Amino acid sequence: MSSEEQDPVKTICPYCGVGCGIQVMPGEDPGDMRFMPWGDAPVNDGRVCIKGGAATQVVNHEDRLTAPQIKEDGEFREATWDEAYERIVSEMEGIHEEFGADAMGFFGSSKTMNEENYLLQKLARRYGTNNVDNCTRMCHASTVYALRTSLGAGAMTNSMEDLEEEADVLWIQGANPAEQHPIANSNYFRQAVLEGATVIQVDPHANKTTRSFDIEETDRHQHLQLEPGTDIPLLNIVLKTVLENDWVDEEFIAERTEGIEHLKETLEDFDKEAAAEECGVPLEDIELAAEKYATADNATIFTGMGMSQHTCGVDNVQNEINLALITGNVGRPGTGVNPLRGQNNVQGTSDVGAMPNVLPGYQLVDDDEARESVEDVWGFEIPDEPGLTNVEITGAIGEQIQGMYVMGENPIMSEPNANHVADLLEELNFLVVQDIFMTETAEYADVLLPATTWAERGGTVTNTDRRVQRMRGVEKVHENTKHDLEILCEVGTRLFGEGFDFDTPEEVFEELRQVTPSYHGMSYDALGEEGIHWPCYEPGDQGDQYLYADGFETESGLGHIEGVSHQPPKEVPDDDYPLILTTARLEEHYNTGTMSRRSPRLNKQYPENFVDVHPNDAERYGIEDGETVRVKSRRGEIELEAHVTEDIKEGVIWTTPHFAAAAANVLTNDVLDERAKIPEYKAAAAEIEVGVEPSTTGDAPADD
Ligand SMILES: Nc1nc2c(c(=O)[nH]1)N[C@H]1C(S)=C(S)[C@@H](COP(=O)(O)OP(=O)(O)OC[C@H]3O[C@@H](n4cnc5c(=O)[nH]c(N)nc54)[C@H](O)[C@@H]3O)O[C@H]1N2
Ligand SMILES: Nc1nc2c(c(=O)[nH]1)N[C@H]1C(S)=C(S)[C@@H](COP(=O)(O)OP(=O)(O)OC[C@H]3O[C@@H](n4cnc5c(=O)[nH]c(N)nc54)[C@H](O)[C@@H]3O)O[C@H]1N2
Ligand code: SF4
Ligand SMILES: [Mo]
Repeated sequence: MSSEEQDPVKTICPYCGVGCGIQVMPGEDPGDMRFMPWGDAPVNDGRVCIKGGAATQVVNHEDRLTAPQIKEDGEFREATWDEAYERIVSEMEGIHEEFGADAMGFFGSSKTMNEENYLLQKLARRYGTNNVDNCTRMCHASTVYALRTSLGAGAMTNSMEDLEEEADVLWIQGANPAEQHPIANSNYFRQAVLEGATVIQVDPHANKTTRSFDIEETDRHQHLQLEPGTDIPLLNIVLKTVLENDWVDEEFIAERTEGIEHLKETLEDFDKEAAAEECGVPLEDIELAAEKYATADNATIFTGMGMSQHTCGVDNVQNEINLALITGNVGRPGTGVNPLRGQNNVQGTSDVGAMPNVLPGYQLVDDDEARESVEDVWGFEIPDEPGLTNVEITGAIGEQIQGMYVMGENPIMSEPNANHVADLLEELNFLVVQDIFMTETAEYADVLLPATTWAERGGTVTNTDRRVQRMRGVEKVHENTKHDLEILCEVGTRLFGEGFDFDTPEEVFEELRQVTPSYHGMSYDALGEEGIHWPCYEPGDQGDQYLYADGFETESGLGHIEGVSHQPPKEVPDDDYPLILTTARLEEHYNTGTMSRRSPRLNKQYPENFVDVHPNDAERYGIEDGETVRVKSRRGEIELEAHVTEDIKEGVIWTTPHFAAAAANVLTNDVLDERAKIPEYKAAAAEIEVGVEPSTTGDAPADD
C-alpha cells in the first residue's frame, strides 16, 4: 500500500504522563512511519515537546528485537514462539510445583497499555501470587499512599485545565515540569503565569522550570534552593508561619478536616530559625513564600520525585496535604495537591491493579468483599495477602524469588544499588523479559520476547489527570514480533487453559471495566477522541475535572491532617563521603534511556552522562568544567564529565539516571520508605575523585 492510500492514526505520545495526542503517518514500508501533529488533540492542541516529535524515531531502530530468543549455555539463540512459550510454561510450572506461586514475581509496564497490564496482573493472580508491581513503586508510590490515606484517591486532585484557568499560586516542589512534563508546563502553567500567577519552586537545582516563565526577576517568582531531604522542615516553617499569622481557613478546617490539633502539637516547639539553617534557605524567604501561598485566592501544589523518592516520601507529601488542607486549598478549581505522573501510562497501570496490595480499581486484596467481587468475574480464587513490591521482588532473589516475568521495565538500571541488582539477577533461576530492545536487564533473560512498539498497536492509556485515552497503531514493522496483549493471552492460555482468550484490546477492556469501578461507565466508543476522566462509574459520566468538591473519600469523609517531623536521609555526608548526591532527569532523555539514547534527535544534546558541581566545590576539589571525574558512594563508582555550575547548591552534586555507561543507580541507596517501599533515589552520601583519564566508550552514539 502506498502512503497516499493510508490515513494517519490518532494516538498518544509514548513518553510522559501528560498524554499528548499525536498522529502517526504510515509510510511506503511499515518502518517508514512518521510523526504528524494532531491539531485539536484534547490535552495539547497539537503542540508537542522534543520527545513527542521524535517519538517515531525509535520504532524502526536497528536494535529492535525481531524474534524470540532463548538462552542456552550463556548465549542467546533465536527460537520459535512455540519454543519460547513452551519454555516459559514448563519453567513457571516447575517453580510453582517446587517452590509455590509466591516464588514468582511479575513486573507490569507503564510503557504498555491498560489492557496489557490488566492481563499481566490477572496472570500473576491466576498463577496464585500477588507479587506484581510496576514502576509507580519507584516513582509516586509515596505520593499515592499519602493521597489515598488522607484525601481518598491516589491521583491528581485537579486537572491541568482547571489549574490553568484558576490557579493564582503554583507551588512546585521537587518537580521540574519544564523538562519532565513540558506541555503541561507550556500549555497550562505558563498560561496561568501569563494571567498573573506566582511561582514558588522548591528544589536544590535550578533548571528549565526556574527559567521557563520569564518572571524570575520579579516578585512573582521564588526559588527556594534547599538541601536535598529537608522538605519536611521547610514545609514545617511554612505551616507554622501560616498558623502564627492566622492565614488558615477556619471554616474549612472545622467542617472538612480532622487532625489540626496533632499538627499544632507537632509544631509547638518547632524552631523555625534552626530549621531554616538546616534547609539552607533564608527564613524570611520561606516566610514570604508561605504568605504568598496562604493568602492567594487559589493556590495549587505540584509535587514530584524530589518529594516522593525519599525514605520520608509519604511524610513529605503528607506535609503538602497539611498545607493545602489548613488553607482550604482543596476541592475547587485551581487548587489541590497534584503529582504530575511519570510515564505515559503509570496512572493506568496502577488503576488496573498491577500492584501487590490492590486489585483493579484500588480494591484491597485483603478486603474480602472486594476480592470476592473480582473473583466472581474471574472465576478463580485470588490470594488474600498483599504480595511483594518490585524492589522487594528483586531483593528476595535467591531466597523467596526463583523466577521473574518482566514486561517493559529495566530494573538493572532503574532500581537503586544497581551492582547488587546485577548480582541478584545473575543468581535468578528463571527470567522472562518482554521488551522492544535488548536492554541491560534483557541481557540476563532466559527467554526474551520481542514486543511490538506503541506505534504498532491499539489500547488505552491513562494520563496524569486521569484521562483515559485510546491509542491506535499502524502496521507492524517486524513480522515476527507480537503485541504484548497477544503474548500474555497465549502464555495465560497455555498455563491455565481459560481466562485469557481475548482477540482484541477492546474485549479485554470490556472485562477490565467490569472489575474496575472508576472505569465502569467507559467503553471504546464513549472514549472516542476526547477520552474520559475517571471516576466514570456509569455510562454517560464524563468524570470529574477536580475531586473532593463536597467531601473526601476517606472513611470519615474528612481530609486528614497529621503533623510530621524531620527525618534526614538515611545517608548523610560524613568525612568519607562529604557530598550529597541527588539524581533527576533531562528533557531530552527518558528514564533508563532505552528509547531516548536510540533516538538521534533526543540523544544529540547529551550523548553521555554528566554531574553538576557547584563552583565552590569545584574549586576545593580542583575540578575544571568538562573534566572527567569519578563519583563514588558506598555502593559503587562511575566516571563522568563534571559540569561546574551555580545551578546546584554547594555541597550537593546532581546527575541523571539515563545512561548505561555511567549508571547513576550504581551509586544510589537502596533504603526504602517503610510504608510506600519507594527507594531514596534523591539523597546519598558521595565523594568525588579527580585525575581520571576520560574514557573513550560512551553510550550508544547516534547521528540525526
Ligand atoms: N524528559 C523526561 N520526562 C520525563 C521522564 C524522563 O525521564 N525524561 N520521566 C517521567 C517519569 S517516569 C517521571 S516519574 C517524571 C518525574 O518528573 P519529576 O518529578 O520532575 O522528576 P525528577 O526530574 O526526577 O525530579 C524533580 C526535581 O526534584 C529535584 N530534587 C532532587 N532532590 C530533591 C529534594 O530532596 N527535595 C526537593 N524539593 N527536590 C529535589 C531535582 O533537582 C529535580 O529538579 O517525569 C516523567 N517525564
Ligand atoms: N537514580 C534514579 N533512578 C530512578 C529514578 C530517579 O529519579 N533516579 N526514577 C525512578 C522512576 S520515577 C521510574 S518510573 C523508574 C523507571 O524505571 P523503568 O520502568 O525500569 O525504566 P524505563 O526506561 O522506563 O523502562 C521501560 C522499558 O519498557 C520498554 N518498552 C517500551 N515500550 C514497550 C512496549 O510497548 N512493550 C514492552 N514490552 N516494553 C516496552 C523499554 O525499552 C524499557 O526497557 O526509574 C526509577 N529510577
Ligand atoms: S509533554 Fe510528554 S506526552 Fe507531551 S509530547 Fe512531551 S513527552 Fe510526549
Ligand atoms: Mo516515574
